[in-house]
Amino acid sequence: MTESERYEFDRNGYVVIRNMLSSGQSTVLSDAIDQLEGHALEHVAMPPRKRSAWGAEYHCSEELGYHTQGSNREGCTLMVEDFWNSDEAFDVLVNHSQTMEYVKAVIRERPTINNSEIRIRYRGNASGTHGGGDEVSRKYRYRHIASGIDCMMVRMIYFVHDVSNEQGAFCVVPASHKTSIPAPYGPNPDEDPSMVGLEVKSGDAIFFTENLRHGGFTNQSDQIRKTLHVGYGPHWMMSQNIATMDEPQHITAQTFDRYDEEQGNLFRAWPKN
Ligand SMILES: O=C(O)CCC(=O)C(=O)O
Repeated sequence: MTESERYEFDRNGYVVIRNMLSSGQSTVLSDAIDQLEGHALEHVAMPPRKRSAWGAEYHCSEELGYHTQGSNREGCTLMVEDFWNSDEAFDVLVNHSQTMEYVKAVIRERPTINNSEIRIRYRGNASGTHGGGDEVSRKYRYRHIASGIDCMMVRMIYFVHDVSNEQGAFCVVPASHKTSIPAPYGPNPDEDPSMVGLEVKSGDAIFFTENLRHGGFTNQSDQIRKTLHVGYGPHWMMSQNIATMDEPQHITAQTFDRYDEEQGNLFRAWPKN
């Protein structure tokens, strides 16, 4: 993280990182997402099922180790959580050196991965606005202390294709991580006058504090918006995936076998060795 990125992250609550992924990496990840989308759509209504603490009902894939809910109907999102278990193509994002530089610059304690979602957003779908203000700041608080920025939870979003505002851009209310006043606007990001869309190209990434008010504009196009979201926090924070909220991270034995020690420790509250 450069000095100017650190300043902008503190001032705005996010930074856009251009060309984080090579075009080869974007292609491999995009193909893996397409495969997983097909599998998840076929199985999403099937058993075994789990009701999350937040209410949504998920299919738990015994074959590929992911949790999924949603649909590909107009206006809907398909969510695939714990995607790490499904395909080794995603391993490139576990202990990804550039990502870890950003994470370590803003999380004071040993960071671990606590959230992994692929969001597949079809025409007419928006992601409701959340974050910012006092409500979230208790769990995902943002602060700046003598030793620097001190975040409880941050996320990196990786883009494997271009996304314009019309194509459902990720959107933020800049600097809202600094206020404890509840937003006077509702959850529809398209109707929030303080919302700013962050248009990106394939290979770009967006790094933000979960304490920032954010969401996703309505996808008004026929391009299905597919993004990879990876959350980090201090090692004692449990899963922040919706399906497994506040439970241990859902990483299968086969996935741990594939990882080297540093990669595996990114999912362990207490590191091996
Ligand atoms: O990109 C979106 O549509 C919303 C993403 C989001 O809410 C998140 O990553 O926390």
